[in-house]
Amino acid sequence: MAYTQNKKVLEFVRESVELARPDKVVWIDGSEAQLEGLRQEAVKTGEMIKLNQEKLPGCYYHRTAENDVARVEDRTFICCKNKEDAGPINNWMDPAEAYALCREIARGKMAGRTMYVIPYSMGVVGSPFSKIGIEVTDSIYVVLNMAIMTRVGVECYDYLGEDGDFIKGFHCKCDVDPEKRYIMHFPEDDTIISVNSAYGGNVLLGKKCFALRIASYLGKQEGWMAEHMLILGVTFPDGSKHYVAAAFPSACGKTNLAMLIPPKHFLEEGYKVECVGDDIAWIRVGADGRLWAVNPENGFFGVAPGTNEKSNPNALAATREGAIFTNVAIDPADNTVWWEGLTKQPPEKLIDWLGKPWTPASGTKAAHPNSRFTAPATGCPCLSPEFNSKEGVPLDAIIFGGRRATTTPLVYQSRDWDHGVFVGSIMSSETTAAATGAVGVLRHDPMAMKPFCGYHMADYFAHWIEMGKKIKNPPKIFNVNWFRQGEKGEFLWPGFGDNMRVLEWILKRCNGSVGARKTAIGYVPYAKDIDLEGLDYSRETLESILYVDKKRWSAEADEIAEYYKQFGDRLPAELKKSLETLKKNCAE
Ligand code: GTP
Ligand code: SPV
Ligand code: MN
Repeated sequence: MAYTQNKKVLEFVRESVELARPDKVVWIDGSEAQLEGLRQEAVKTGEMIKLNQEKLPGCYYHRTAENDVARVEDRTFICCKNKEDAGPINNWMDPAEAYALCREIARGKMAGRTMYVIPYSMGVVGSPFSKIGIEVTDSIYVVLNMAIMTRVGVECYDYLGEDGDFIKGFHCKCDVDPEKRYIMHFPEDDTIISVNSAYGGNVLLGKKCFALRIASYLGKQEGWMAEHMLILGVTFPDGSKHYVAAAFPSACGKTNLAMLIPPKHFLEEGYKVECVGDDIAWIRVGADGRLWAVNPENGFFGVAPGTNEKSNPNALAATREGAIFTNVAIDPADNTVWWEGLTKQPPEKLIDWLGKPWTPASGTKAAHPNSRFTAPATGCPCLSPEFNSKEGVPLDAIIFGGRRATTTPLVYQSRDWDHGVFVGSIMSSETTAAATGAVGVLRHDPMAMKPFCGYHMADYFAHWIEMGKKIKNPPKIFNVNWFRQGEKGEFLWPGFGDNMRVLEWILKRCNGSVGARKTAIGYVPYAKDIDLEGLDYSRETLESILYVDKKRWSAEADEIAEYYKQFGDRLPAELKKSLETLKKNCAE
């Protein structure tokens, strides 16, 4: 049953059927009964494993193909008419060519399979911030993940009415052939096509494909922003609430910061941190001239390794009910899950992410480094009461950050909005397992959007500059680096919950209650102003990671100049000016 008379939906589904030739079409209605039927079917076919229902009620397990465990950036394309509009950072393909290629690949590939039609909303259904998508897929795993990560249900059709517009998403696993894997975006047609993958970021089309690549393009047209940012709220002892959004590249700490538990004495004083979102923020200018952010998602697709009772108890709690685990290890003793870092001692015997017997002597990782949990947001103990707010939350601060062993200090503040845009644009970070390719390679990742910006990166910078002009009361912009390393490669900052100490400084800068040192790159804390109570940590180490090394920054500036060259005339003058200032400051 189609549940809708919307002609565009019916036409999209008809075209998809004609192309992929499924045996059957199932219209997803979002009901628990239908989802439960699909879970049972997936268990029957072996697509999912039902975990220990006493210890992990409603939880399931899934393995992807060995060649299909992360986003494929080299096979992700922006297909707009003019190549120049995709910019120098994105892969581009001519739309006609891309459609033809995908049609060729997907033709008849759902034969013998069912096609599921998923109506979903990014954001609360009915909020003026929200947008509707329809994803067709041949994967039950995708349906069940989308039902956690987005708001799936027939109410999306009610909202669309007879001729409302939506983002079309076509997904077909095909043969999970890495040579024919393509993640295609057609921003000018509101369309996404994903073939030959079944891994999260490539196939949960509401997430990176829609809520970042397509949405960033829409934001540019419509005057708002789609960002790779967590959103968190801090309640002060006086009861006032302050919201922060932070952009870190994939697997660089968004989920962890979004759900942090402050050190004991902060809690005793009455500080509280609540999570609004852990990956994506849609941001608009409110009537009050401030920036307001919503989290368009409904769940967390989080990195499993490293998540434990100490590092992130809130995320762990969220995975204890109704979650799907992908590519972690299974503990056959009690049919539960394990990953590196969950416990200090691994169990004696596991089934690894490849389905093979594993012991601590195996010398391999039991869980894939990019293994993930998909968990309903409502299971997160520190979920903000504003999570379902239609208007979102007003931002006091925006934070950028990356994984930098050297150079970038623990925290610094930009001089103003335009300089803050510069700070975001010069982000570099070491690569992680979230995307295929080498890990630990330093690369530019402006605003953590390198893999997710749906148009020309320099135009995106210009959009940030333009937005600044529309915001009467802009948030202050900061940069953090939790990942400074010592000579032996050890992390020099404890991170995780202790990042609250840096957050506190940031929020004090926002309300003007703490001073700062003006340096070549912006405002840096005086070491005395970072609260170290309850922490066995030396002021000297803190000084060392707050130090701004002008020699290194001068080399960094030269490197940024090289990086900027590819943007040519499209690079906003404001950024060139900030770069000149940086060079001048370093030479002084
Ligand atoms: P995506 O979901 O890929 O966008 O990742 P994310 O940005 O949400 O990263 P996440 O919070 O899942 O953290 C990824 C990895 O970074 C995990 O292995 C964490 O253990 C580690 N990590 C997170 N925060 C910190 C920190 O403050 N310090 C250190 N040293 N590691 C951290
Ligand atoms: C990321 O890689 O930034 C993620 C996971 O959040 S994925 O959905 O695969 O993109
Ligand atoms: Mn992410």
